Amino acid sequence: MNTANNTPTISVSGWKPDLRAGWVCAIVLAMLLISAAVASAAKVVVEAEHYYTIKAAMAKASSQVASGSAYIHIPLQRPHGTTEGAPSDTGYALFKVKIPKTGTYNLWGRVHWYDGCGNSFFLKIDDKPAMVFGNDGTYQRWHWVRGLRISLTEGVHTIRFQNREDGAKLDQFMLTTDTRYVPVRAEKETKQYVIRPE
Ligand SMILES: [Ca+2]
Repeated sequence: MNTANNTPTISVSGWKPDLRAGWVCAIVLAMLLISAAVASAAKVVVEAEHYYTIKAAMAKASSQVASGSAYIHIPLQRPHGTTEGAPSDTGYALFKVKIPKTGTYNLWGRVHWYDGCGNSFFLKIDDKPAMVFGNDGTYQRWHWVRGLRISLTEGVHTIRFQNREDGAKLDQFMLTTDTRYVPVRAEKETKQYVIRPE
């Protein structure tokens, strides 16, 4: 036993600890973990025209610039509402979606708003209280808006977009567990998660 040297050393011949190699390993491991997390993120994309049921005044409409060439909307009224009063009717579109895994999801909507009095829906998930979706200040063009962040269990859930203001359009909506993901263009629909009537 060597008692002259109490400094712990590694006795494998020819091997010396290399701090740089350690950092490289740590960075590679971190990248692998991040990519695994992204790969396992759940994403559900639904075309708004693929509702389960719809009630007027919510209506389906066609547009060559909408994904799937269709969207749903609360048609503009004449005169257009200029106050944030009560909606003129209880029109809505109800969706049934299969959530692939339990988790916390960001809900996004690809929307087109007429103006500041035509820029929102009510959003109701399952039997939770309805919340306002939208109310941002981008008008007259399709864009993505982030809504609520919600915990959902694996299985079927109902999502309802309801009339709040006339002139509000919805092309797609998306639920994703990837909190850093920001959609830019229209997304490819995940048909396997969208339940349609027989
Ligand atoms: Ca669409």
